Amino acid sequence: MENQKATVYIGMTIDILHHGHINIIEEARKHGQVMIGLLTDAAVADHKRLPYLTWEQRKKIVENIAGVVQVVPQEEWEYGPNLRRYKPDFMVHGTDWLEGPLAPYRDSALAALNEYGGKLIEVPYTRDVSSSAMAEQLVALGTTPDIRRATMRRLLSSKPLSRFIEAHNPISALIAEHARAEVGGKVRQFDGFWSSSLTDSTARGKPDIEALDINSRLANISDIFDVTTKPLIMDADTGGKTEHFELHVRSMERLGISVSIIEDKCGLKKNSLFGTDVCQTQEEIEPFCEKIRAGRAARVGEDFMIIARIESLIFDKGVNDALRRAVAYAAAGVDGIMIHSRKKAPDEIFEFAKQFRNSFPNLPLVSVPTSYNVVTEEELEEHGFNIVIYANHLMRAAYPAMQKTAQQILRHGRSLEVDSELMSIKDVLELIPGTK
Ligand code: SPV
Ligand code: MG
Repeated sequence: MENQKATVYIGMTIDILHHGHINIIEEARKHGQVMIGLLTDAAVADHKRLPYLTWEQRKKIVENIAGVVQVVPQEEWEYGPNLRRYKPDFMVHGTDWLEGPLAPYRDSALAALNEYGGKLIEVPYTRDVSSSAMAEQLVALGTTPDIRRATMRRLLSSKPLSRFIEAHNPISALIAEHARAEVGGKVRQFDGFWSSSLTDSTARGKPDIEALDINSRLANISDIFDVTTKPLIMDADTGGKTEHFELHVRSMERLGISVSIIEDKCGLKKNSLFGTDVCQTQEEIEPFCEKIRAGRAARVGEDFMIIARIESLIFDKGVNDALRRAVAYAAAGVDGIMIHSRKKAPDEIFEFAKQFRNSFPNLPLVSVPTSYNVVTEEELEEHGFNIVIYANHLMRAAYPAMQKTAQQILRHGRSLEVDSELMSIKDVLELIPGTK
């Protein structure tokens, strides 16, 4: 007999709804009125990839499932806070948390239930369905420009620090899309891609001086988008002439790029890591603000972001100059600030971040720790950074291996000696879905 008075709590993410979810809900219905604690983006983001659907979209699905009486947000991966808040008579969970990385969450949920006399009901885990297999299917399903573009704002509102890595072609992007490492029971992944002017130019054998035209950059990104689903931040160099930038904003936005970062330089741009060793010029504040305003006005929707990259530290002009510029760029309406540095230690960007955060508690802040690579993500997060970009590392990993291989083949007059260091043909064939 259904006990209509009792409340039964289930914590769920429900991205792709499957029969495993329904099995649990059906079991819960036998014990009373079902309340779903629907995990928010922020609750999920710390442990795995953001759900494909937004919280509101998932809520719409869940509240229409027979037997579900109420849907409430579960803001943490832990069940305890909601159990203490709603004090349901029962909580239902699959047996998949009896051992392994989820076991500590069972212990803390039980502790919360015991405080007020709630009961735990465990239902056998549905074996023929796996959320991680589903996640792979999501990748196969692909995405749309609108969904991909909007993911950046979702990341910013659900993660303190998002992690981006350079991708200069589709294969490097595939590696970045799928790379994962389990650390402390959580799965770490890259949140998206950086389209670097340096590595894009290098991949085409050209210098990093804005020599690649926008169509060539966008064609490369379009190829990357053909085989991936994660969001992309584009290094748009100086943005070019303001009138051109307005047009390029439209093209970037339409393709599904989430962010365009433009740097405050003018004239012939050189790579920032050269610093003052080469002749390059920092743009005046007002014309750069005008470019920001024009770019913002050119956008069709709110999701596409323009972030200003401040080069004062590259030009050895000091933190105060950088801060003065940050204030002006923020007033021009920019969606975030990237502070660049070529120092070995992160001290100057920490100093900048400290003062910046006093005036701008919420404006996204971006770090590119190429030269100050001693810094950890944890430290960046502590200092108020929201995005970390590993700007050139996949390219720098790949090409020394090619140089070495070419040299070894020349030296030995055959390829046998270098073969053991190469990816096997079998692995090459298995790398790309659909090759067989
Ligand atoms: C890039 O990756 O192209 C950048 C970052 O702009 S840096 O090379 O450090 O200038
Ligand atoms: Mg660049």
